[in-house]
Amino acid sequence: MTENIKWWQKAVVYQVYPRSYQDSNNDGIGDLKGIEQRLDYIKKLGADVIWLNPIYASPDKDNGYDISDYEDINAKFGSMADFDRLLEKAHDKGLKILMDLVVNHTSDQHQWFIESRSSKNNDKRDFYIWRDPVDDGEPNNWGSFFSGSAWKFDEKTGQYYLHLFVEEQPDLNWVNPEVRQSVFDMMNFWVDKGIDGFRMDVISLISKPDGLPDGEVPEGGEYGNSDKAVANGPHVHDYLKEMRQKVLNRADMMTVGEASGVDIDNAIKYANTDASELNMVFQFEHMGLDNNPNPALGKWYDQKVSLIKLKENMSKWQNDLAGKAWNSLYWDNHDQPRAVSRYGDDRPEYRVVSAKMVATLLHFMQGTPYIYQGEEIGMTNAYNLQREDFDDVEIKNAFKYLIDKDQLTDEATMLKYVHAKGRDNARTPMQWDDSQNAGFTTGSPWLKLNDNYGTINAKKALADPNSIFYYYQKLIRLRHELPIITTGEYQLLDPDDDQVYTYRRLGNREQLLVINNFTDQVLIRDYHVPDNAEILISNYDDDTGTHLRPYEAKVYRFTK
Ligand code: TEU
Ligand code: CA
Repeated sequence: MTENIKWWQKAVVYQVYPRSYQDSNNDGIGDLKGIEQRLDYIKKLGADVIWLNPIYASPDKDNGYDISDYEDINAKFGSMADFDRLLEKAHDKGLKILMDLVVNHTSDQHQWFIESRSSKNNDKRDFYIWRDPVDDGEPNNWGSFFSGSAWKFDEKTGQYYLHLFVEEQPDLNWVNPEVRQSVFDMMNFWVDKGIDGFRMDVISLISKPDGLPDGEVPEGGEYGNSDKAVANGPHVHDYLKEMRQKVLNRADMMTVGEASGVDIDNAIKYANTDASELNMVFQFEHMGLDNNPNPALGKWYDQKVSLIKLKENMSKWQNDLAGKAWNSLYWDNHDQPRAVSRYGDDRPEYRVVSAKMVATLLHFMQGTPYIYQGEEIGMTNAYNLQREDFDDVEIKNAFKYLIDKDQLTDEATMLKYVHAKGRDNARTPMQWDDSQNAGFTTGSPWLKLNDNYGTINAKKALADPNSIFYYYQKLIRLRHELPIITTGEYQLLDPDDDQVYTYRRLGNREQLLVINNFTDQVLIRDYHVPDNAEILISNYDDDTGTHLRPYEAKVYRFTK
């Protein structure tokens, strides 16, 4: 395999959420010029690729995931000229740009939908999924992923349209070849600009199950909307093969499909090594391990994941994709809480050491790692935000439906859940320094900042050689330098140890032993480390052998 390594298999991706990265004109919203100002910071970290969340024209009902014009830039972020310059500047520095591609749905303000809803006979009617009422109600029992029904009745034409997300995000009808061709043409517009790849939003949802059958309603729930019921539909692999032929093969691109509801078998189809579809997918199984035991509450919960389950799941993906498909590695993104808060320990005395441990655990695995902005300085969940501060439509709807309407839990409990799991934890502005609004803006920020920016910020991290930032920098460098991190065989040790996550990576002549104490306890573990072992990286400055300190992480390298 070593001979055949593709550039994206050795790359590390840094995700930028444009609205929260850097505001260049002080209107309170991050923008493209702001990102340009920070390219050197990303370069210093050592990442190879920047994934930009959607920057296209959008009414922003779901922060840019509702696109009204795919070939235009959201004026809040700047202009197409700003984008072209950002791309050029990034390329000059050797950074690649991965664009978000949101084609399961458009905005209801997209020209296609405006036409589609105008009459039943319109040319674009069949661009979306319209159905007659059934028994005077919704055509099936699907719910929106953001609460409520997935169907919206349109008075004018007397039919419902499907929206798996908010009602301003109507789902495109991929069965229609004209829809597919229009999407491929639009993608080619971006490929022609020289972008380096696509992150494909909910790509596992583009093909709906034949006949749109009712899904199974969980106990205490109202809708049959589980992602297993609607994801990985019958034609999704055909559509992606067509996309590969008509678009992706035109350049040496990197592709990652966001694939909620994907299992190993399907992931192997999406990210197969015969290069007929995508390079890799974001799978969600490890993200669901700390869901609420009550399925009607879904992800809303505040208990930490069980380490045994996490090990079992991550090891399954490591082992079962090996040689057949390629993993993406991530702890967080703009939809997930902060990695250190969820998997580490964000109490002041443990934040730095545990953020490094969490990073070590992921960055020695096989796959392409993704770092979400702020993760590299150990930004934490935003516990200072209250119900009135939240911007995210998922959080707002959760309060509205799960508390106000269905009374599944009380408001105080829900707030705890949101502080543990809400998407705005990741979306508060990047913390650059300890000046007003953390150096993000001098205007009024679109979302309240995390109030800990005085102590947690990039300026401080850059001034401290022991910071989380430099630890990530080293992790990235090691991945670039040591082929074993890309190609070595993964082997989990002690699956039943619920405190320490230890695994090996085996190469032809050498091996790595990756040890992560997942607790704030001092523990004794003997892995029979040979005398010739050297410490490759560690989050403590000395090695106490079998004696593991709180959240200690260390990686030994030795010849077999
Ligand atoms: O997310 C899809 C997705 O799976 C989310 O609904 C996820 O389950 C949820 O955010 C976790 O709570 C993608 C984008 O990443 C997200 O930002 C968009 O809101 C969504 O698609 C719709 O485009
Ligand atoms: Ca701005």
